[in-house]
Amino acid sequence: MYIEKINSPQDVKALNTEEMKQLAQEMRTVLIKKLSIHGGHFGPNLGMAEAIIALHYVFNSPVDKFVFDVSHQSYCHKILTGRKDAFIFEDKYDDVSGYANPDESEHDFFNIGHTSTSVSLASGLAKARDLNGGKENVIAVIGDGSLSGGEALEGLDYAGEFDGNFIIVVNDNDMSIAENHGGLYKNLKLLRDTDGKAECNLFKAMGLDYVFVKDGNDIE
Ligand SMILES: Cc1ncc(C[n+]2csc(CCOP(=O)(O)OP(=O)(O)O)c2C)c(N)n1
Repeated sequence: MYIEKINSPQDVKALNTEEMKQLAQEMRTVLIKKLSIHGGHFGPNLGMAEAIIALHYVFNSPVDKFVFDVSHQSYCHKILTGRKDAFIFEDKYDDVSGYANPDESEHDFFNIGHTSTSVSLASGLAKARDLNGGKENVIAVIGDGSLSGGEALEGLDYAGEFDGNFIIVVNDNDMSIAENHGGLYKNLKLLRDTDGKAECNLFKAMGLDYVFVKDGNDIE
């Protein structure tokens, strides 16, 4: 088991690709058990296991700052940032909340539960960093369902003009609590169907650089 040896993101960085794949599987196994007994968000977390390993492999949390939208997909982030016992041991299940919580860890920056907040909050962190002469990365993670909320659109609008280092990861899994509705989803579908190559691209139109990743569960 790799999960039992992960006490901080530094331990993730020491793993090779095969070990990271195994770790993702172990995280899903403990999540299915905990959430079956305790309740919580299944889908958002099972789907993000590899992506969160990748974020912690590439970036240097908590110097680099992740802001998770809703934060209902942050359980794997919690597992990798010193809180694994709360997912492995039944008597510790209540040691963590189901959402990001700065009182729990220096790797969490906001108490969140509402959708559509991450891009705006993270743009504030990025602006503050620049005012303070900092160099760290700021990364907002947001799902397609949350992307059509007003505050997310304001955040994107701000980010499109922001002249600094700011990364937004859109987890477009075409899944939300209810069906997605609105013009934005036509463009997300077009981008999925064309592997991000369609000329009509709402992110580029906002002034953002854009990289399409087809398979977000592919560790490599
Ligand atoms: C303001 C607000 N409205 C509704 C909800 C209920 N809610 C929780 S998650 C979610 C949608 C999540 O979908 P998505 O952003 O695609 O993320 P995924 O679950 O795919 O990671 C909604 C509507 C909420 N948390 N906050």
